[in-house]
Amino acid sequence: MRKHGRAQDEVLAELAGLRERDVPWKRVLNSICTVPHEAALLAGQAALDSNLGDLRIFRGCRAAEQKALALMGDLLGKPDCAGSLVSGGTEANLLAMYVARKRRPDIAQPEIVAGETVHYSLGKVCDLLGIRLRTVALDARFRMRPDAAREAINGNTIALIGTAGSSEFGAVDPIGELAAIAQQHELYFHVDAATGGFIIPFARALGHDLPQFDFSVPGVCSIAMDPHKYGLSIIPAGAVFFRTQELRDSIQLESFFNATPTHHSLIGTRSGAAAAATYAVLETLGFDGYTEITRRNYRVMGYLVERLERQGYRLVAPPQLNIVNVDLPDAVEVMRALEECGWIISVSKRFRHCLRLVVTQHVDEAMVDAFVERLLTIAAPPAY
Ligand code: 0PR
Repeated sequence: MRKHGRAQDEVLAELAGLRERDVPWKRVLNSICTVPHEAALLAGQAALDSNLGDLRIFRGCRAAEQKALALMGDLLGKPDCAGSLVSGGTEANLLAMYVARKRRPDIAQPEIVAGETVHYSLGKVCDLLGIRLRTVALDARFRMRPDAAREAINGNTIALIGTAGSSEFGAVDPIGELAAIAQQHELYFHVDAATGGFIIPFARALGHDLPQFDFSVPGVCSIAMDPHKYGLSIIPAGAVFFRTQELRDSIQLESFFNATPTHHSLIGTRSGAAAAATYAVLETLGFDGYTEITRRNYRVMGYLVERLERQGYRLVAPPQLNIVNVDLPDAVEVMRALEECGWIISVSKRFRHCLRLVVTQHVDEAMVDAFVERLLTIAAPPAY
């Protein structure tokens, strides 16, 4: 650290210069996170000095957090479920598996069963909790196969996980069938809806054929859904919901001091900014606002698909949510070439022929046109 500080203006100017190195959103097609809603940005800025690790001081922020949780619990079909705002999908999945682990102290070598496209955060979670992750085969649309799930369950299985919107494909596992299997085997069933949680309820209202994933499905024990993804809140805003208070209380931890709160999440000292921001955007948009945004995202995605197919490109599967994968044999090379031209897209390390494009709030038709023009100069459609 320097002995004498620098002028504040100079430091801020330096930082503004550094931020100019960030890729502008109009060239970003790989990110599930996007420009937050204005209400979220304003509310978040106003609460940056808060600490939800001390509820005796930040009573108002706590109230905002409770209100945000109640709105999301309502969206998930169970206003009395027990939720926590957390730092994101990773922490939400960790807490759910922590609960699942606590339920079965009798199993010495616990295992969980999930589809091959389960998010890599579950790899971290299993490592931390000493759980073995068993992944099972997918169908042609990259969804977990219930028959394969059934086969993978054994006496050490403590939980089954379904993904409602995989990171790579936006694929939605057959949640109802998986929940029924979990019930038959008396297993904990967690739904990772970090990505799909703020799409599926609205897409279903618009008539899209997507499975229900919420607490109306018998057997669903917990759900992860991220306001900082399609919820348009600020980062870090994740959420985890348990069907009952009892499940959530199984991971309750006491703090040192009298009259201070018990903790239900991993992080102690944490900003109330994300809670305020999440409440602000949920209230400002309401169900209809999110539905309009979802309608728009599907429209832009449809335009992208149409433009790509008209040029002769082929998709690896029809998209379920707002993630499109183009089938290209040398997708990794194409990704590198696009990045040299300023465009950020992604290619899965496991599915190397899939050029992945995410449509969210900052993507519009003009951006799609510019992207497709650029792609054509880099990789002509192959002879499929
Ligand atoms: N579960 C699912 C289904 C996810 O898609 C993600 C993140 C997580 C869990 C973990 O969430 P956190 O990252 O909030 O802990 N999915 C994105 C991904 O890994 C995250 C992301 C977002 C990556 C924006 C890059 C980016 O620019 O692809």
